[in-house]
Amino acid sequence: MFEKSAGHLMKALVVAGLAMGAAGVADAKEWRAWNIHVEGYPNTVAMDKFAELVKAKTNGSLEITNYHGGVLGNQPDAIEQVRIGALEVGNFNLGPMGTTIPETNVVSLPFIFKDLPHMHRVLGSEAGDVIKQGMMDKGLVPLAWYDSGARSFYNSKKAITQPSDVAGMKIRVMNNELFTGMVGALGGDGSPMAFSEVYQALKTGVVDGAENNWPSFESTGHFEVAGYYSLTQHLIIPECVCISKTAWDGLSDAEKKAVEEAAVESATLQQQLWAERSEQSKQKVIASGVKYNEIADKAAFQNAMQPVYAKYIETNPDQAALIEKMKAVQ
Ligand code: GTR
Repeated sequence: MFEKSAGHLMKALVVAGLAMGAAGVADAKEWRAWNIHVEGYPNTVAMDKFAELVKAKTNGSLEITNYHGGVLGNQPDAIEQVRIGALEVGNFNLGPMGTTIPETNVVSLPFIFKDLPHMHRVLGSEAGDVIKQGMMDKGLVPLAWYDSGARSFYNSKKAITQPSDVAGMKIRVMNNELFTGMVGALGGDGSPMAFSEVYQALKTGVVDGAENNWPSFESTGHFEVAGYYSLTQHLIIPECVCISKTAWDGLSDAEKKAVEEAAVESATLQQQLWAERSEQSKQKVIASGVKYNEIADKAAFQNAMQPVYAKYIETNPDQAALIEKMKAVQ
Protein backbone atom coordinates (compact mmCIF):
# COMPACT_ATOMS: atom_id res chain seq x y z
CA MET A 1 0.00 0.00 0.00
CA PHE A 2 2.71 2.37 1.07
CA GLU A 3 4.75 1.40 -1.94
CA LYS A 4 1.79 2.04 -4.17
CA SER A 5 1.12 5.52 -2.88
CA ALA A 6 4.84 6.28 -2.99
CA GLY A 7 4.74 5.25 -6.62
CA HIS A 8 1.77 7.54 -7.23
CA LEU A 9 3.54 10.35 -5.50
CA MET A 10 6.63 9.81 -7.62
CA LYS A 11 4.53 9.81 -10.73
CA ALA A 12 2.73 12.96 -9.64
CA LEU A 13 6.05 14.67 -8.96
CA VAL A 14 7.45 13.66 -12.32
CA VAL A 15 4.33 14.91 -14.10
CA ALA A 16 4.45 18.16 -12.12
CA GLY A 17 8.15 18.50 -12.94
CA LEU A 18 7.49 18.00 -16.62
CA ALA A 19 4.68 20.51 -16.51
CA MET A 20 6.93 23.07 -14.84
CA GLY A 21 9.65 22.38 -17.34
CA ALA A 22 7.21 22.75 -20.19
CA ALA A 23 5.84 25.96 -18.69
CA GLY A 24 9.41 27.23 -18.28
CA VAL A 25 10.15 26.72 -21.98
CA ALA A 26 6.83 28.17 -23.04
CA ASP A 27 7.44 31.27 -20.92
CA ALA A 28 11.03 31.76 -22.05
CA LYS A 29 11.44 34.92 -24.06
CA GLU A 30 13.26 34.56 -27.34
CA TRP A 31 14.91 37.61 -28.80
CA ARG A 32 16.69 38.24 -32.09
CA ALA A 33 19.80 40.40 -32.28
CA TRP A 34 21.11 42.23 -35.34
CA ASN A 35 24.84 42.53 -35.95
CA ILE A 36 26.49 43.65 -39.17
CA HIS A 37 29.89 42.08 -38.59
CA VAL A 38 31.41 38.76 -39.66
CA GLU A 39 32.54 35.84 -37.49
CA GLY A 40 35.65 36.59 -35.47
CA TYR A 41 35.11 40.38 -35.47
CA PRO A 42 35.32 41.84 -31.93
CA ASN A 43 31.62 42.84 -31.94
CA THR A 44 30.56 39.39 -33.12
CA VAL A 45 32.52 37.60 -30.41
CA ALA A 46 31.25 40.06 -27.79
CA MET A 47 27.61 39.72 -28.91
CA ASP A 48 27.92 35.94 -28.62
CA LYS A 49 29.25 36.46 -25.11
CA PHE A 50 26.33 38.78 -24.39
CA ALA A 51 23.80 36.12 -25.47
CA GLU A 52 25.59 33.45 -23.42
CA LEU A 53 25.66 35.66 -20.31
CA VAL A 54 22.02 36.65 -20.69
CA LYS A 55 20.96 33.03 -20.82
CA ALA A 56 23.06 32.12 -17.78
CA LYS A 57 22.10 35.14 -15.71
CA THR A 58 18.36 34.76 -16.38
CA ASN A 59 18.46 30.98 -15.85
CA GLY A 60 17.21 30.54 -19.36
CA SER A 61 14.15 32.78 -19.05
CA LEU A 62 15.57 34.92 -21.86
CA GLU A 63 17.37 33.59 -24.89
CA ILE A 64 18.99 35.75 -27.54
CA THR A 65 19.84 34.48 -31.01
CA ASN A 66 22.43 36.58 -32.80
CA TYR A 67 22.16 37.13 -36.52
CA HIS A 68 25.61 38.19 -37.65
CA GLY A 69 26.89 39.47 -40.98
CA GLY A 70 23.96 41.84 -41.56
CA VAL A 71 21.67 38.99 -42.66
CA LEU A 72 18.71 40.75 -41.05
CA GLY A 73 19.16 43.79 -43.31
CA ASN A 74 21.07 47.03 -43.52
CA GLN A 75 21.79 49.19 -40.51
CA PRO A 76 19.34 52.11 -41.03
CA ASP A 77 16.50 49.60 -41.49
CA ALA A 78 17.59 47.54 -38.49
CA ILE A 79 17.63 50.65 -36.30
CA GLU A 80 14.00 51.25 -37.27
CA GLN A 81 13.11 47.62 -36.62
CA VAL A 82 14.51 47.74 -33.11
CA ARG A 83 12.89 51.12 -32.48
CA ILE A 84 9.44 49.81 -33.34
CA GLY A 85 9.98 46.48 -31.58
CA ALA A 86 10.04 44.21 -34.65
CA LEU A 87 13.57 43.19 -33.58
CA GLU A 88 14.70 43.13 -29.96
CA VAL A 89 18.44 43.84 -30.04
CA GLY A 90 20.90 45.72 -32.23
CA ASN A 91 24.62 46.30 -32.04
CA PHE A 92 24.49 49.71 -33.65
CA ASN A 93 26.90 52.42 -34.65
CA LEU A 94 25.50 55.79 -33.62
CA GLY A 95 26.38 57.31 -37.01
CA PRO A 96 23.33 56.17 -38.98
CA MET A 97 21.10 56.78 -35.95
CA GLY A 98 21.29 60.57 -36.24
CA THR A 99 18.65 60.79 -38.94
CA THR A 100 15.94 59.59 -36.54
CA ILE A 101 17.49 60.43 -33.16
CA PRO A 102 18.94 63.94 -33.41
CA GLU A 103 20.52 63.78 -29.92
CA THR A 104 22.92 61.10 -31.15
CA ASN A 105 24.28 63.34 -33.89
CA VAL A 106 26.74 65.13 -31.63
CA VAL A 107 29.02 62.07 -31.68
CA SER A 108 29.05 62.16 -35.48
CA LEU A 109 30.56 65.61 -35.69
CA PRO A 110 34.01 65.27 -37.27
CA PHE A 111 36.91 65.59 -34.81
CA ILE A 112 34.56 66.12 -31.82
CA PHE A 113 36.56 63.58 -29.81
CA LYS A 114 40.32 63.73 -29.28
CA ASP A 115 40.66 59.97 -28.99
CA LEU A 116 38.83 56.86 -27.77
CA PRO A 117 39.38 57.53 -24.02
CA HIS A 118 38.01 61.07 -24.53
CA MET A 119 34.94 59.60 -26.22
CA HIS A 120 34.33 57.40 -23.18
CA ARG A 121 34.79 60.30 -20.78
CA VAL A 122 32.27 62.37 -22.74
CA LEU A 123 29.79 59.48 -22.82
CA GLY A 124 30.14 59.28 -19.04
CA SER A 125 29.37 63.00 -18.71
CA GLU A 126 26.14 64.98 -19.03
CA ALA A 127 26.39 64.65 -22.83
CA GLY A 128 26.10 60.88 -22.48
CA ASP A 129 22.89 61.30 -20.50
CA VAL A 130 21.41 63.57 -23.18
CA ILE A 131 22.29 61.04 -25.89
CA LYS A 132 20.86 58.11 -23.89
CA GLN A 133 17.64 59.98 -23.13
CA GLY A 134 17.22 60.86 -26.80
CA MET A 135 17.58 57.18 -27.67
CA MET A 136 15.12 56.08 -24.98
CA ASP A 137 12.57 58.64 -26.17
CA LYS A 138 12.76 57.09 -29.64
CA GLY A 139 12.42 53.47 -28.50
CA LEU A 140 16.04 52.33 -28.01
CA VAL A 141 17.58 51.41 -24.66
CA PRO A 142 21.40 51.68 -24.82
CA LEU A 143 22.90 49.30 -22.27
CA ALA A 144 26.61 49.46 -23.03
CA TRP A 145 29.05 51.14 -25.40
CA TYR A 146 31.29 49.21 -27.77
CA ASP A 147 34.44 50.68 -29.35
CA SER A 148 34.74 51.43 -33.02
CA GLY A 149 38.11 53.16 -33.10
CA ALA A 150 38.65 56.07 -35.45
CA ARG A 151 37.49 56.23 -39.05
CA SER A 152 39.95 57.32 -41.74
CA PHE A 153 39.69 57.75 -45.51
CA TYR A 154 40.81 55.09 -47.97
CA ASN A 155 40.62 55.06 -51.73
CA SER A 156 41.90 53.51 -54.91
CA LYS A 157 43.54 56.66 -56.35
CA LYS A 158 46.19 58.27 -54.16
CA ALA A 159 47.36 59.03 -50.65
CA ILE A 160 45.39 61.79 -48.95
CA THR A 161 47.70 64.17 -47.10
CA GLN A 162 45.69 67.41 -47.26
CA PRO A 163 42.00 68.31 -47.69
CA SER A 164 42.43 69.22 -51.37
CA ASP A 165 43.40 65.59 -52.09
CA VAL A 166 39.78 64.62 -51.47
CA ALA A 167 38.55 67.10 -54.10
CA GLY A 168 36.71 65.35 -56.91
CA MET A 169 36.65 61.97 -55.19
CA LYS A 170 33.43 60.07 -54.70
CA ILE A 171 33.51 58.69 -51.19
CA ARG A 172 31.03 56.27 -49.66
CA VAL A 173 29.69 57.41 -46.29
CA MET A 174 27.20 56.03 -43.78
CA ASN A 175 23.65 57.29 -44.11
CA ASN A 176 23.64 60.70 -42.41
CA GLU A 177 23.70 64.22 -43.86
CA LEU A 178 26.55 65.09 -41.54
CA PHE A 179 28.82 62.69 -43.42
CA THR A 180 27.87 63.89 -46.90
CA GLY A 181 28.46 67.41 -45.57
CA MET A 182 31.83 66.35 -44.19
CA VAL A 183 33.07 64.99 -47.53
CA GLY A 184 31.54 67.95 -49.35
CA ALA A 185 33.46 70.36 -47.11
CA LEU A 186 36.66 68.68 -48.36
CA GLY A 187 35.57 69.16 -51.97
CA GLY A 188 34.54 65.54 -52.51
CA ASP A 189 31.24 63.89 -53.24
CA GLY A 190 29.83 61.95 -50.26
CA SER A 191 27.75 59.01 -51.34
CA PRO A 192 25.56 57.23 -48.73
CA MET A 193 25.46 53.49 -49.30
CA ALA A 194 24.81 50.30 -47.33
CA PHE A 195 27.93 48.73 -45.81
CA SER A 196 27.36 45.48 -47.72
CA GLU A 197 27.52 47.26 -51.07
CA VAL A 198 30.80 49.09 -50.61
CA TYR A 199 33.17 46.32 -51.71
CA GLN A 200 31.55 46.02 -55.13
CA ALA A 201 31.24 49.80 -55.48
CA LEU A 202 34.97 50.21 -54.81
CA LYS A 203 35.86 47.36 -57.12
CA THR A 204 33.82 48.63 -60.05
CA GLY A 205 34.79 52.28 -59.51
CA VAL A 206 31.26 53.41 -58.59
CA VAL A 207 33.04 55.11 -55.68
CA ASP A 208 36.72 56.04 -55.39
CA GLY A 209 36.89 55.51 -51.69
CA ALA A 210 35.21 55.14 -48.33
CA GLU A 211 36.12 55.65 -44.69
CA ASN A 212 36.33 53.28 -41.78
CA ASN A 213 38.49 51.96 -38.95
CA TRP A 214 41.27 49.39 -39.45
CA PRO A 215 39.20 46.32 -38.49
CA SER A 216 36.33 47.09 -40.88
CA PHE A 217 38.72 48.11 -43.68
CA GLU A 218 40.26 44.68 -43.29
CA SER A 219 37.28 42.42 -42.43
CA THR A 220 35.28 43.61 -45.47
CA GLY A 221 38.17 43.07 -47.87
CA HIS A 222 37.98 46.73 -48.88
CA PHE A 223 41.77 46.86 -48.60
CA GLU A 224 41.95 44.53 -51.60
CA VAL A 225 40.25 47.13 -53.80
CA ALA A 226 41.33 50.42 -52.19
CA GLY A 227 45.10 50.55 -51.85
CA TYR A 228 45.56 53.85 -50.01
CA TYR A 229 44.67 54.32 -46.33
CA SER A 230 45.28 57.80 -44.92
CA LEU A 231 45.07 58.22 -41.17
CA THR A 232 42.75 61.25 -40.94
CA GLN A 233 40.90 59.77 -37.93
CA HIS A 234 38.09 62.25 -38.56
CA LEU A 235 35.30 60.31 -36.84
CA ILE A 236 35.30 58.46 -33.53
CA ILE A 237 31.79 57.08 -33.11
CA PRO A 238 30.58 54.83 -30.30
CA GLU A 239 28.49 51.73 -30.89
CA CYS A 240 25.84 50.40 -28.56
CA VAL A 241 24.21 47.25 -27.38
CA CYS A 242 20.71 48.58 -27.86
CA ILE A 243 17.48 46.92 -26.73
CA SER A 244 14.07 47.71 -28.12
CA LYS A 245 12.14 49.69 -25.50
CA THR A 246 9.10 47.48 -26.10
CA ALA A 247 11.09 44.32 -25.35
CA TRP A 248 12.86 45.98 -22.40
CA ASP A 249 9.55 47.00 -20.81
CA GLY A 250 8.45 43.37 -20.92
CA LEU A 251 11.29 42.25 -18.61
CA SER A 252 11.10 41.76 -14.85
CA ASP A 253 13.46 43.88 -12.74
CA ALA A 254 15.69 40.84 -12.19
CA GLU A 255 15.86 40.20 -15.92
CA LYS A 256 16.66 43.85 -16.63
CA LYS A 257 19.54 43.69 -14.16
CA ALA A 258 20.83 40.48 -15.75
CA VAL A 259 20.66 41.88 -19.28
CA GLU A 260 22.35 45.10 -18.27
CA GLU A 261 25.17 43.25 -16.49
CA ALA A 262 25.61 40.97 -19.49
CA ALA A 263 25.84 43.96 -21.86
CA VAL A 264 28.42 45.72 -19.70
CA GLU A 265 30.52 42.54 -19.37
CA SER A 266 30.34 41.97 -23.11
CA ALA A 267 31.50 45.55 -23.67
CA THR A 268 34.58 44.97 -21.51
CA LEU A 269 35.43 41.98 -23.69
CA GLN A 270 34.68 43.89 -26.90
CA GLN A 271 36.99 46.74 -25.91
CA GLN A 272 39.88 44.36 -25.21
CA LEU A 273 39.33 42.51 -28.47
CA TRP A 274 38.97 45.83 -30.28
CA ALA A 275 42.42 47.01 -29.26
CA GLU A 276 43.96 43.70 -30.34
CA ARG A 277 42.11 43.48 -33.65
CA SER A 278 42.91 47.10 -34.58
CA GLU A 279 46.61 46.34 -34.45
CA GLN A 280 46.26 42.97 -36.21
CA SER A 281 44.13 44.44 -39.01
CA LYS A 282 46.56 47.30 -39.50
CA GLN A 283 49.50 44.88 -39.79
CA LYS A 284 47.57 42.61 -42.14
CA VAL A 285 46.60 45.31 -44.62
CA ILE A 286 50.04 46.91 -44.60
CA ALA A 287 51.62 43.49 -45.23
CA SER A 288 49.24 43.05 -48.16
CA GLY A 289 50.75 46.12 -49.83
CA VAL A 290 48.30 48.87 -48.83
CA LYS A 291 50.05 52.25 -48.83
CA TYR A 292 49.36 53.86 -45.51
CA ASN A 293 50.20 57.41 -44.48
CA GLU A 294 49.83 59.30 -41.23
CA ILE A 295 48.77 62.95 -41.22
CA ALA A 296 51.28 64.88 -39.18
CA ASP A 297 49.08 67.93 -38.69
CA LYS A 298 45.35 67.41 -38.86
CA ALA A 299 44.59 71.14 -38.41
CA ALA A 300 43.81 71.68 -42.09
CA PHE A 301 41.21 68.88 -42.01
CA GLN A 302 39.77 70.18 -38.75
CA ASN A 303 39.53 73.75 -40.06
CA ALA A 304 37.79 72.52 -43.18
CA MET A 305 35.00 71.19 -40.93
CA GLN A 306 33.95 74.67 -39.74
CA PRO A 307 31.06 74.91 -42.23
CA VAL A 308 29.83 71.48 -41.10
CA TYR A 309 29.69 72.69 -37.49
CA ALA A 310 28.17 76.05 -38.48
CA LYS A 311 25.40 74.41 -40.46
CA TYR A 312 24.77 71.86 -37.73
CA ILE A 313 24.47 74.49 -35.01
CA GLU A 314 22.27 76.65 -37.22
CA THR A 315 19.84 73.74 -37.61
CA ASN A 316 20.22 72.53 -34.01
CA PRO A 317 20.76 75.68 -31.93
CA ASP A 318 19.70 73.82 -28.79
CA GLN A 319 22.79 71.60 -29.10
CA ALA A 320 25.36 74.39 -29.25
CA ALA A 321 25.91 74.42 -25.49
CA LEU A 322 26.16 70.64 -25.38
CA ILE A 323 28.85 70.62 -28.07
CA GLU A 324 30.89 73.16 -26.11
CA LYS A 325 30.55 71.01 -22.98
CA MET A 326 31.71 67.94 -24.88
CA LYS A 327 34.78 69.73 -26.17
CA ALA A 328 35.51 70.95 -22.65
CA VAL A 329 35.53 67.45 -21.11
CA GLN A 330 39.14 66.72 -20.15
C1 GTR B 1 31.66 49.88 -39.07
C2 GTR B 1 30.60 49.80 -38.01
C3 GTR B 1 29.32 49.28 -38.59
C4 GTR B 1 28.92 50.08 -39.80
C5 GTR B 1 30.05 50.23 -40.78
C6 GTR B 1 29.71 51.14 -41.95
O1 GTR B 1 32.84 50.42 -38.54
O2 GTR B 1 31.02 48.96 -36.97
O3 GTR B 1 28.29 49.29 -37.63
O4 GTR B 1 28.48 51.34 -39.36
O5 GTR B 1 31.22 50.70 -40.15
O6 GTR B 1 30.58 51.85 -42.40
O7 GTR B 1 28.56 51.11 -42.42
